[in-house]
Amino acid sequence: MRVTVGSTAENCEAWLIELEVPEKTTVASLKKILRKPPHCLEVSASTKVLFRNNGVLTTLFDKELVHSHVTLLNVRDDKVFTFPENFLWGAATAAYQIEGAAAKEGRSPSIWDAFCAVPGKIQNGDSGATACEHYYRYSDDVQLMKDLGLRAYRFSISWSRLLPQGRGRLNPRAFDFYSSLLSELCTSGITPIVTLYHWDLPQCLEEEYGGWLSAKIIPDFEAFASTCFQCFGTFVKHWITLNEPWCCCALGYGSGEHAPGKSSNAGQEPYLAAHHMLLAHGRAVKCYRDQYQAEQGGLIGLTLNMDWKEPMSASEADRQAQARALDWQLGWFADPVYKGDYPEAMRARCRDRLPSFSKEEQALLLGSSDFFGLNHYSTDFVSGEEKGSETTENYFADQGVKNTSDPRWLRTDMGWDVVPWGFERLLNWIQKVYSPKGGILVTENGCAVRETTEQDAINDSFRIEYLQGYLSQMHKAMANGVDVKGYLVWSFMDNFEWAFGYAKRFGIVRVDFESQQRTVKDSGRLFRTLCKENKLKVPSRVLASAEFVPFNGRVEETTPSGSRAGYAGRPQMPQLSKDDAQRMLEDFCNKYENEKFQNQMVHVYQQFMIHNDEMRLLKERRRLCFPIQMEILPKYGFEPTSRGVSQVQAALTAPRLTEDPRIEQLNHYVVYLTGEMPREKAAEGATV
Ligand code: GBH
Repeated sequence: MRVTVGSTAENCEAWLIELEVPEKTTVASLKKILRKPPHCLEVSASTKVLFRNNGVLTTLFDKELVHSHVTLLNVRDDKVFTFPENFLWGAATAAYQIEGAAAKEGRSPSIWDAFCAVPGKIQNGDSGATACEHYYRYSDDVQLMKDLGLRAYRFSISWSRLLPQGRGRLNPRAFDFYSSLLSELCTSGITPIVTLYHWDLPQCLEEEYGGWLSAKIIPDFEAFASTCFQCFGTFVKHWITLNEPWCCCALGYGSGEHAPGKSSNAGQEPYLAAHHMLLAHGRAVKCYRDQYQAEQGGLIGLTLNMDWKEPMSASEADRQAQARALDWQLGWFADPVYKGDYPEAMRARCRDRLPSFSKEEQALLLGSSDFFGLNHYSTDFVSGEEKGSETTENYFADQGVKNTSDPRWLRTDMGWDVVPWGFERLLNWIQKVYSPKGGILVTENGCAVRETTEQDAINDSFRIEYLQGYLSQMHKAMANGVDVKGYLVWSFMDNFEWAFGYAKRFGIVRVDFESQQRTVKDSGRLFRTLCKENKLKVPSRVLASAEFVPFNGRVEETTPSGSRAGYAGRPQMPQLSKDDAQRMLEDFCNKYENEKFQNQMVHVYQQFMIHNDEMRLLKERRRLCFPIQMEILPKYGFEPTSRGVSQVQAALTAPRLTEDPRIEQLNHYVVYLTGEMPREKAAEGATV
């Protein structure tokens, strides 16, 4: 068969060739032929093969047959970013999320084992009991890291595995496990970055004296840290004392979403736990510096999590709200370490509820981090929200901040908004306000993507574009003088995602939790290239959508009472009664089953079949679904934002509700309503 191939003039030099190809040549094999001599054309995976059908240009998929006339559209608008020579590229995990063998090999329970056992706390009643079985499969996992060419790997040590009584006797099998893991990493040329505490306090210490609420934890943590330095310090040159103390305190003692699941004294306990965490960090650092650093020559620091907070407007009130939001999340921990005390605004608002440091303690903390470990995921617009008189004192309400998402933002499967420019602003902020000596090490960034089919999960274009957006903005910050030393993606592999169990997948490697098989995702391949070439290619479309755009939400200001604003001012995740859940599902069904809505959805999916543009699909889907969510969510006490949607999803799958047959019946709607999917008939209609 004779095929005429033309090119589109705007995107590449114009050419027109005719060639003879076998009957029934697919688009994929045509591309191959064109790439080879004598044509040698620059045809890539992103090259679109267009065919004019009744005057309309449509894209042919790789597996389709070519027609006698096709046009090649070469999308060659990638921008290439080059990173510093010795940049630390890697991936991160945490003990309880991957190890499994929770009740085995001499490990005693941690507060997360206990929390998982409380019905209703974890989605689907999951726990980290088996997780990724990394404890048994670490050797293969390291091999996989090596295949990906990772330069660094961040993991954490399970305290209750190493010291099953919280202190004292060392578990020799734990010593063997971490030693073998470390030596395999080192012989594979992978730099280990080791977190001492990633949320898994030994349950025995929780029971003995209330864990982080007691000052008794401080010497115990120091002793645990010292044991780790002594056992593993010859291998480890990067130590992190604590991972995200904010989460432990705000979610563990404020909202109760995380272990130990407390919320009854949310005006005091988060501040008390934080105080002890800071002091424990300070003591561990001092111990390392006094007894080990000279000989072992490593660095030790703290990892904090921060979502960027952008003032909604230029008004003074909104700028002050931004300052408070930054103080309450980041300054709470970073100020004592970089400036010697808590932020003034916290002292002014919390007074005695915020503990004080003695002069010696201030000196202990000041300068106690050799680098700034940063975990970053998302961004909010913020505005001032004064406390209503009815609110009891709690950590969230203390801030007086209202968080709002821009309805145009894409969001991840966690319901967190994708806002790459927020990363750049946050990096600039940290550089300006703290000028951390030793620079910034991004110890986590990444996103959860919902898995529909295994193939989808592996072709994770959503994650690739998330990473491209965030990394290009990080590059921009670096070009403007922010000292970023490395970047570790969260996570190396799909794992136990805390309150969400195995339902949320963050990995650049897929894990089949039945067979424990690992499969590298496309994002894993992106990492392989990054590690190998130090270069990142980003399509200009992704670059453009990573840039700042001012708030343009059509969020009605008349938010009904009962609606809540994100973590701020939200002491508890909203709960749904059975009747409310039923009513809410019915409300959603009424909206979604509307014929006009269904037709619009079908159209969106048809467009997706034609253009294969996932971002556009998500945006369009969101555009259609957002007004419905805005109307229904506040009626039931959920905020009308992406975060609200993910809370609804969690609330509707609570065991308390799924036990009820009436709710069970309606539950199959949950996925499509909160996931903004069309009903089956729409999906069928979409297959052209
Ligand atoms: C990290 O914490 C943990 O260190 C890690 O173990 C975990 O698996 C990973 O993240 C993924 O969850 O509601 O839009 O305002 C993340 C800390 C704090 C980041 C809350 C997102 C809320 C975003 N998170 N923040 S939003």
